Amino acid sequence: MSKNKKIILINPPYERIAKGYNFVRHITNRSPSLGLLYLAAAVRNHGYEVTLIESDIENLSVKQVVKRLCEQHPDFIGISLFTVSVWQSALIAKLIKQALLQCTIIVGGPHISSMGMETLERFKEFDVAVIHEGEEVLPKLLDTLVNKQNLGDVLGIIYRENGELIKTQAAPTISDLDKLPTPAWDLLPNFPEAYLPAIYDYPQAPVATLVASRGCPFLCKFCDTSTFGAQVRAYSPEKVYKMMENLQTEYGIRHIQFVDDLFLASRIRTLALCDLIIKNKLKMTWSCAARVDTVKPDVLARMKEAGCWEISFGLETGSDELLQKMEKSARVEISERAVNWTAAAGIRCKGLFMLGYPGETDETIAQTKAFTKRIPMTTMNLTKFTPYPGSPIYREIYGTNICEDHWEKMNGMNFVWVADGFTKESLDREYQAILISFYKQHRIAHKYIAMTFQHPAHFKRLVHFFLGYCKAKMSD
Ligand code: B12
Ligand code: SF4
Repeated sequence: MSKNKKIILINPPYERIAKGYNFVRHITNRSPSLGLLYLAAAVRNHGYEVTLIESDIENLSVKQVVKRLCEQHPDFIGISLFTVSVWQSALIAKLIKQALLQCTIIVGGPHISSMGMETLERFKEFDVAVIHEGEEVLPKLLDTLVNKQNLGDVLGIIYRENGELIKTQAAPTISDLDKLPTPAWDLLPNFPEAYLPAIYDYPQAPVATLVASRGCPFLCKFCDTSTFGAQVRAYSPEKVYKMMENLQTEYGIRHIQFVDDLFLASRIRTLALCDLIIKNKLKMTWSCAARVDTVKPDVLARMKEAGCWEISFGLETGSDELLQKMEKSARVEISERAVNWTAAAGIRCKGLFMLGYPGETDETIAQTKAFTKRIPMTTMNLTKFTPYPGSPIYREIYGTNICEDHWEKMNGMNFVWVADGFTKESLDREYQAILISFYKQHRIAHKYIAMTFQHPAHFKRLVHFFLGYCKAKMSD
């Protein structure tokens, strides 16, 4: 039943592209916020009118987002916060308050799950925060606000009362994922055309993201798992299969990117999903992320048969000593074995690495370089170590203080913290050197050239990128 109330959910702009480098957009990742799609479906089922704004994908600045909000006069605004987007989101909220738009500004997302109190203390423009999963809490919160009831009765939020911040008890974790609403793909502006992973990260388009599970029981020290916590909960294989099939029939999706932390957490579930795909001859490709200690040749063979195209592994480094410091509970030997098995099964392997973790030395960098070249990995993704709030290492490095001035730079592409024995500049040089040493290998260059010509979509993106680059150079 319609409640005649409107909510606009925003994936805010965030710093990721340096000024003058807008052409880079042609080749970078353009994934939607799956979280907002779940929330949109949940509040719509509850009778609210919902609109979504995907700022980065629609190429909207803070001012343009605010203009749109002022034109549409929502009753509620919901913003999804990553650490990197907090400041820009606070600016949106501030401008909305200055424009005297009568609406409640609600924030949620990974940054709020770990830093809710600190963030609301600092940014008075945010009215209410929802901690952890939002599908059950947000509709209840909206109803409570509409009916002017007591916010203290809503679990899992932080709100303001007489200038004080009040945190209610945590809401229960959602245990049965099958009962979640289907993400509201129909509300996404220009879906599926406008949404693509980074260039070369998919074999065919259109592409959609999905999760088959939530939660991770491991405690790798650099990782922020505060949103979904340690308890792994999963969709039934039947439900995952249905979601894939629906995306294919309704939107023509041809490739799925699973973005859960531990897609392979359960061997039984993975095999059951593969069986369903094979039995029903679902012609789709897909990729996922896995821990190196969860893959085995027989499962990989079945995954390949079921259309698995690429697996991303958090390999992090080529040094056992650093892996230990990260509390990664994996060893280089196990990483190597997993990559070899994956390649042998005919599945592409993407290695996720990190540079500059506390304890990094010239020697560990040399070990990483050598490691990346001896394993049959196709893509290497290297991030600059960033102590995200919510990760165990954050508190260790910063003590109990928050260094919120760093938040805006926390996108994995800036060294906001520098390991002993290095400077920011020397780490930046190492960063370039590791990537170059990997990508200049003949076998890698050859793979990418072949892919450019085999898949017209990548070729087209590359052409747009170069045209944009030339235009930017000419106007320098
Ligand atoms: C897919 C993904 C991406 C995609 C899509 C991003 C997006 N906007 O969703 C891409 C590739 C673009 C991306 C980019 C980045 N990502 Co990313 N990403 C993920 C990943 C693997 C899955 C996200 C997901 O879809 N989860 C499933 C959905 C259902 O959950 P959700 O989005 O969190 O939403 C739920 C709750 O958070 C809450 N909620 C969310 N928003 C809101 C808003 C309101 C109003 C309310 C009430 C509730 C609420 O309710 C939702 C439903 O329950 C997570 C890891 C993880 N386990 O979540 C990392 C993760 C979120 N990413 C992370 C990071 C650091 C980044 C980058 C900064 C750099 C990087 N390393 O790539 C950029 C910045 C992007 C940005 N928009 O600011 C960190 C965030 C840490 C932090 N404190 O900021 C995570 C947690 C990884 C990690 N473990 O460290 N990412
Ligand atoms: S890096 Fe992966 S395995 Fe480690 S805590 Fe994060 S999600 Fe879990």
